[in-house]
Amino acid sequence: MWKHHASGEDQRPHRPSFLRWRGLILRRLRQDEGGATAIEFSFIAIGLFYIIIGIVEFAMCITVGNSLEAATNLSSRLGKTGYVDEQAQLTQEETIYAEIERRVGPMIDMDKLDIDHEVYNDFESLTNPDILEDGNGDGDTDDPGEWTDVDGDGFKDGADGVGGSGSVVVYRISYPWELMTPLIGQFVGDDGTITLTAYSVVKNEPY
Ligand SMILES: [Ca+2]
Ligand SMILES: [Ca+2]
Repeated sequence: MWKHHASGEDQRPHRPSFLRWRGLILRRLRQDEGGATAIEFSFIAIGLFYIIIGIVEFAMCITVGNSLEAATNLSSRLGKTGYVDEQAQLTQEETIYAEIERRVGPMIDMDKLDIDHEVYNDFESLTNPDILEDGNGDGDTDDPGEWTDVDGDGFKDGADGVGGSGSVVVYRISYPWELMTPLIGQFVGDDGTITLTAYSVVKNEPY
């Protein structure tokens, strides 16, 4: 009897002991903040990565924009004859293209770089260009009635081209920067694209 009793009493402390252990473990788990930082970081990590990528992209965008500007400045400084590099026989347009490729070629798709040129008789014509309208939509303004010579100088001011001796040429360089950062494209630019543009006005030297 005693033995039985004793064995019964022996078993009783086991249950409270187990419960106490379990309670202790659970309390320790609840109080343990060791992994909290990792869990908290996982909540903000995605946002943080977006911000970092956004900053990198913003910097790249500014670099490319500055390079377009620098390339036009260089090209207008290098020379104002139709050919900038006499030996290589590079035109202004080719010089601008080469300079941009040298500076930021690996960062952009050079095929998407667009260089326009409009030719004017003189600087006055820049502020008062002729009216050119491709009425029949054939891609030129050579058809009757498509050109109104506003300043009456017989020169088609504002036409596409690099002009000849003494002409004033406006080079417009543009690049469609497609935003890589998700979500930001919805708020900036046109449908996720920012058009970077730079202008250069060059007066061709007499040649
Ligand atoms: Ca036409
Ligand atoms: Ca004119």
